[in-house]
Amino acid sequence: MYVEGLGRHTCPSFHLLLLLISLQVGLHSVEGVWPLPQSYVPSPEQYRLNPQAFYFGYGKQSAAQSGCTVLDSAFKRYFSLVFPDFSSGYGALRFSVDKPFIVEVTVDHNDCEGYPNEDSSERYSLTVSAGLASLNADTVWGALRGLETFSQLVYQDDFGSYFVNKTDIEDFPRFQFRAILLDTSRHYLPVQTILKTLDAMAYNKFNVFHWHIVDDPSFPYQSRTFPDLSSKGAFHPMTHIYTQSDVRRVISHGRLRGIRILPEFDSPGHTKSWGKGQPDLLTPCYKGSAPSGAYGPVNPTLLSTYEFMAGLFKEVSSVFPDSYIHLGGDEVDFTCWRSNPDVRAFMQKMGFGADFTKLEAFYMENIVNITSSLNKTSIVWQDVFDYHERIPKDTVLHIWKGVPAKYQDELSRITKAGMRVLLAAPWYINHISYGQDWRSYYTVQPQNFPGTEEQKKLVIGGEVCMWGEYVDATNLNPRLWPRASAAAERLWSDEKQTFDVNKAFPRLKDFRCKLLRRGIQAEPLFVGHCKHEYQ
Ligand code: CP6
Repeated sequence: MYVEGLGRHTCPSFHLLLLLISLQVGLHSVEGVWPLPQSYVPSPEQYRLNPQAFYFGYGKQSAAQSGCTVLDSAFKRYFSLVFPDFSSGYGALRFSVDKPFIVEVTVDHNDCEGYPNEDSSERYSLTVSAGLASLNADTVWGALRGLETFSQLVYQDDFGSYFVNKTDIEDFPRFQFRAILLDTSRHYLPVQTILKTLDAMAYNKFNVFHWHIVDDPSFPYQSRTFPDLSSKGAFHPMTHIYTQSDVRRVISHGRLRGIRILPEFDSPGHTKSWGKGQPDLLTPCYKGSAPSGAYGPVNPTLLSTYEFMAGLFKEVSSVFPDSYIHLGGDEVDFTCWRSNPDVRAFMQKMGFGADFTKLEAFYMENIVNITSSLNKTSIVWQDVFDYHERIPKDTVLHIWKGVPAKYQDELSRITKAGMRVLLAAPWYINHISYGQDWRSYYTVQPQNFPGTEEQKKLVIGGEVCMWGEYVDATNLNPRLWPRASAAAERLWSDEKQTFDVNKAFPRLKDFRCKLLRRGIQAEPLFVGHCKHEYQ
């Protein structure tokens, strides 16, 4: 217990008052870790932290040592996050007569220069005691999660002093895949906005950024191989694009936070913008016996289509280091294909009859084969499962239908076929309503569907989708946070310890204030205030 100054006062009730106040403060910090660790044993014993005498360091046994880019840069970031009022940075010279407090990080594997992947362990253990916090992890990615937790344990009293309590934490994620989708085609999002979202994702222990980078309205990805795609298909060829260097910044910013970047190049539907820079890619729609001038989905009947796609995905798979690529495959409208006599002739030749799902399956099979040959695993929207029998067994199906309640049937049906699934349907964060809709995001039970234990294990995680029709940089952050935080806890924490939405409420309120303090414009949950309001 921190008792400095107590000796000057002799009145016992004053002692009691101080004790109660510090217990209050102590309890406050107990509310403060979001998402909730798997095992969390706090204590009222409190240590005062002096930023002048506070250090992050590598344990002697650690496989990573000074020079490890991921942890060296995390130490700098977390110093400022732990001590938001302290003006000097982590590298600055600091002098103090106080005993030092050291956060000592030990990792078993030196994966400092690599990228996080689906098998990366994010497990860590954190023991805070007098003068020392020991953070142990298998990987640097786990150490990052532990640093985030440590930063949330530190709190300030009314005079601005910093404290942390004696604490024991063992922690690991419930699901390996915890994603946020941003849609940069309906509206362009500046690179800074994306980087800030990655920061906030790390605060919430999200680990995958699903970049729905292109779609019907615009094609902002500047391709090396096909520069016309963005010069003709972006909202603006210079100001509303992601250059190769922008993309590298996003990937690097994500890596340093243990976040994978999963690019989606959605086809054959949702591709109107692609047609502007790539002639003959889209299917010409017909009115009677003549082309109407309109274009439909990608033309699956031409060899040139597959040559183009092979070129594009070859580039994409070298630009994005993750071993997964999202291929889309959703919401294909058959009207245009049906209207086109060449498409109909191709159907006859291939023996597809009048079943356009066969044509769609033929197309997706070719695309999946392209990405497989590039050693990438595919993620596709669930539509592909419905019409495709010969999908590779390692493909992940992304559940987006069955809003709001019937996604359980979809989970049941698709895992029964032995396919891995990723759940998005209950977390359309772009949909807003009056009141506390975060409660419904919090109470989602991703594994509560009819099926065997084996089937439940095929749920690899979940995703919060921010579809962009009504969202750009002006309203992204308040719409995303803290509502996405509700899903973050569902995906990280133990379901049995976090089933009670009313218990979550004060914790989430507190976490929302932390997000504000860190410069994230997170909207309020309900009536109230934060000590540090958004400026
Ligand atoms: N854009 C793309 C979208 C949606 C999908 N694909 C979508 C439509 C309706 C709902 C949710 C998502 N906006 N390219 C489907 C995956 Cl409710």
